[in-house]
Amino acid sequence: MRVVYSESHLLHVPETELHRGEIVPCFENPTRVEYILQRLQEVGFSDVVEPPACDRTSLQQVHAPDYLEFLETAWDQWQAAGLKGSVVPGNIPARRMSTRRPRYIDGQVGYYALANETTLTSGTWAAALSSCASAQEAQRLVEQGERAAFALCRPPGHHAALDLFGGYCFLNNAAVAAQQFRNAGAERVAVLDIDFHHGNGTQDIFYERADVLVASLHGQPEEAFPYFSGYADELGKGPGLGTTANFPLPRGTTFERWMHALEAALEQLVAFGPEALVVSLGVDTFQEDPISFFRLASEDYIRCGERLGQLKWPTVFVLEGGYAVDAIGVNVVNVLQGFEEA
Ligand code: Q9C
Ligand code: ZN
Repeated sequence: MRVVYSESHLLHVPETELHRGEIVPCFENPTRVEYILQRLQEVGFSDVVEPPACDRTSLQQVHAPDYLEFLETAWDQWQAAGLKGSVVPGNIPARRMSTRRPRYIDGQVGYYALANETTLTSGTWAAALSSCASAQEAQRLVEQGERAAFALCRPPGHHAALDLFGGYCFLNNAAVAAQQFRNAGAERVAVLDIDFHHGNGTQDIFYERADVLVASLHGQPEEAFPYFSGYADELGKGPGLGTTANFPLPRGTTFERWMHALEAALEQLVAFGPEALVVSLGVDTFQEDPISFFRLASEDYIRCGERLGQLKWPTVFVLEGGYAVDAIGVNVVNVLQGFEEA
């Protein structure tokens, strides 16, 4: 399987995040992809290509123009306003408040945020574009006939909604890949999100569309980030009713139980009949993940990959979360190896 990777992820180096009342080093950091690259090399996935610059066409099809402009200019505006540190939201509109956009950057950052752990710094926009570019190139490889490709990208994307950033995400790489399949003529595309967290951004982007099915397995919102989406009764809206499928799972979910939910998701995917599959691949379902609560073991990722490989759909894997960095390489590559062996 070919791997698409850009070193420009190194431009996004957020230092700290607010985590359960403490300022801690960021869980989402550059070492994550370095460990994965190392493991890919160890097992012989040596075909690593660099993507061309991000194509703004598909990006503009899944994100609002004002949001993209905000991301692109936020750092400069923050600096120009004489603000210190990183761009980080203070106030996010809550129940019964106005959702009109504030005039200046200090207010606007909360308008475009869905959570407050994610910071934007000088190189974030360039890194986010390069991350998206990797997903786009992986999609192109598959469109051109490869059975599958892996976008080794960071920052991740699946929490980024039409006009919201957060959960370490800025641009929704998986949504962009799915959109590119549509642009290339695929009638129906499925996104399967197996990151521990609900793929709220991808759900939001395609919520009213019938052409893209979004299925997500995740920690139940009663007790897991992003807390305010991912319930089983979120089914889509209007023409998109029935093309959103959520499988919230409780604390301590084992691989056996997780696979049971995966089978239920796959049943819906098969019924939908997609021409291509985008997998939002997060391995924060791992038993030792520092911010999650499922109990998957490293070898389980091989079984997961095998199951996805049996589907025989052209498949783009897009990296999302996974914060147990010692094991992230083995876990991610196990999925890819299982897929190839199926
Ligand atoms: N401090 C991905 O896995 N956690 N994002 C916030 C509150 C945010 C995870 C906890 C987790 C985001 C791509
Ligand atoms: Zn996650």
